[in-house]
Amino acid sequence: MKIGIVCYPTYGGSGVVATELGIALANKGHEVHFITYNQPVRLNVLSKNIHFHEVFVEEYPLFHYQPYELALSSKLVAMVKLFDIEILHVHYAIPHAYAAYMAKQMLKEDGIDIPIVTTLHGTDITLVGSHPNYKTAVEFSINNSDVVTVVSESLKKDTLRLFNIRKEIKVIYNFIEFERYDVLNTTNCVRANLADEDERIISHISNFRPVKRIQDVIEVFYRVQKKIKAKLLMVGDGPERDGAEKKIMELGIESKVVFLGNTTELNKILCLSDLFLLPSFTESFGLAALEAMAAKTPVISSNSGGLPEVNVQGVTGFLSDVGNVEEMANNAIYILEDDAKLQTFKQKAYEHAHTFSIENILPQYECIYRALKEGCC
Ligand code: GMT
Repeated sequence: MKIGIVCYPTYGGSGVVATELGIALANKGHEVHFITYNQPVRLNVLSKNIHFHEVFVEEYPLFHYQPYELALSSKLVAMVKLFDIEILHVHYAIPHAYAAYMAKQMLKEDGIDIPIVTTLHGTDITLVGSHPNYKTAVEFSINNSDVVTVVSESLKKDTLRLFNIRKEIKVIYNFIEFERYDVLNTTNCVRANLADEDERIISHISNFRPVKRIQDVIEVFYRVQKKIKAKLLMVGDGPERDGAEKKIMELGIESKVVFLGNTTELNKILCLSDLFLLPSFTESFGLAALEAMAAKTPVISSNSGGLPEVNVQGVTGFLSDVGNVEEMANNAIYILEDDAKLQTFKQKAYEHAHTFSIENILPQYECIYRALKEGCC
């Protein structure tokens, strides 16, 4: 099939899921067209069956805001016509579902009826999308998509609670490609550059937005390192990074914290980690937690949103109420204080992550595409 994928090309979870999905579809022989404003960070455009079409927004002095939706919908129309794209799969409602709807209407003028699959990822519903500034357009775009998917049962509930939805919503979880992690687990997981032999490595990966509660990551680590020799790896970048650095200085733990910035080598970092922290205010699924588990790293997380669908209490890690850093720290110490216990948690996290292996998830998307193409969805 010829599938157009629209996503954010950045390090955010929705872009990562969209990119990995496109790569997996291309590996199965589908022709995949990424249509976005930059090359997605995890995408290798030289791969077979993969195409990237850049959406370019011309600067013009009259524009206070650049009209990206307009440029995107025009580009979608052009690419669908040029490459005979059969399905548009848009990730993150704002503004992608809206631009896709406009493209669909424009294509109708040329006698083309392109089906739209919209995947909702989280903050497009829970934080941004339900804001009165966007709500009407988001609700309209969801209701006018041909198929709507969400990444967890929790996000489905939130979508139905916050919007007046007339469509069926299918849950398709985030996924993991194990090959990439298994190679590292069995070969070059080198920790010597980052920590001493007797130190535990704790990591956090995010885009450092307020929703990730970066200060809680530091508060938890601060309590843990008082009891257990440990290093904290902070991976990613975003608005909360300065505040995090300040807090670390205030607490006097700067020698124990390493900021690694944005990187595409997450699996290498995760495979040398002993514990992953994700105390988010809300998390529709928590792809970072799943990636950690796939690398045999147990997770200490909040219990918000879809995290309980990923992290299993007392098995793959522990979950606490948002902001309960005391309990999170105690649970972290419980896992880290004993080698045998840590190994059990690592193994269980790895085993549970297999529920979300790409082999289980990809066919669910393909099934949707096939049904749409055959006109029975
Ligand atoms: O929160 C992020 O890091 C980015 C955000 C996005 O939309 O780009 O991620 C959301 O989508 C991911 C993939 O489906 C989910 O795993 C994340 O839980 C979700 N983030 C939130 O709900 C805060």
